[in-house]
Amino acid sequence: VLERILSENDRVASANRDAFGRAGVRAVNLMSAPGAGKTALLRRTLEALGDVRVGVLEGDIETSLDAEALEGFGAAVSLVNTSAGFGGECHLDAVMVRSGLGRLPLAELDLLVVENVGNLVCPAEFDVGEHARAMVCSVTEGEDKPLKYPVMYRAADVVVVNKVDLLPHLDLDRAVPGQHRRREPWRHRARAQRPHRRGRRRLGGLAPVAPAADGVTPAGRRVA
Ligand SMILES: Nc1nc2c(ncn2[C@@H]2O[C@H](COP(=O)(O)OP(=O)(O)OP(=O)(O)O)[C@@H](O)[C@H]2O)c(=O)[nH]1
Ligand SMILES: [Mg+2]
Repeated sequence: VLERILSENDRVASANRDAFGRAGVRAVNLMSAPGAGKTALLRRTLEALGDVRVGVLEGDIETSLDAEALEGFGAAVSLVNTSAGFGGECHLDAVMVRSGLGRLPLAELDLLVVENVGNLVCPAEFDVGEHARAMVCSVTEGEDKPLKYPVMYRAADVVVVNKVDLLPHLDLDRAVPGQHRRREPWRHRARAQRPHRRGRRRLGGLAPVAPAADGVTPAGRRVA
């Protein structure tokens, strides 16, 4: 059943990716634990991006709070509440993203950012048609999170470490994530990137990935 769900998701994700390609839009799936700072990062990024035409597909279980927080930053925003017709899901899947795309002027955008539902587990398992995956890791979450939630960390092309201003107030051992990185197979990503494509059973079959070449993200996605 899981494989059927994932394969249907992949079919729609592929259609989403085709739609992005036709419109000339690059899509980023932005993920993190609840409250790590996705919306705050988006606000700062939108300020910094200047002329880049950005659309945001905002995913939340309930409320339009984040969509409202992005008003006035020049981005077209489409809200998808997963409680409305999607059973209150804890992640966005490709069908949900597709449902929100019609409210965005895709052909007029350069970049689409999908702010996923705050959750360190499920969002990593669903391809939504993105070209790259970014995650926000707040230092307040503790240094053990890459070990406890490995699928998300392995799936990310880029990890933004946030709330570093709070480090003086935290008992966080900054050396520990580095040790984990050496000890844990963070570089063994290639087969683990897309559990949503190949099914969870394949997660055991990790294989080393070559160092990033020009234009190729650590997770193997080509980014213009
Ligand atoms: N001190 C500090 N607070 C931050 C930083 N970034 C975000 N915050 C605060 O953290 C809280 C959560 O930030 P959001 O941007 O809403 O986090 P989010 O990941 O979008 O949250 P969800 O969408 O609910 O999952 C807010 O009160 C932000 O102001 C930071 O760098 N430092
Ligand atoms: Mg948010």
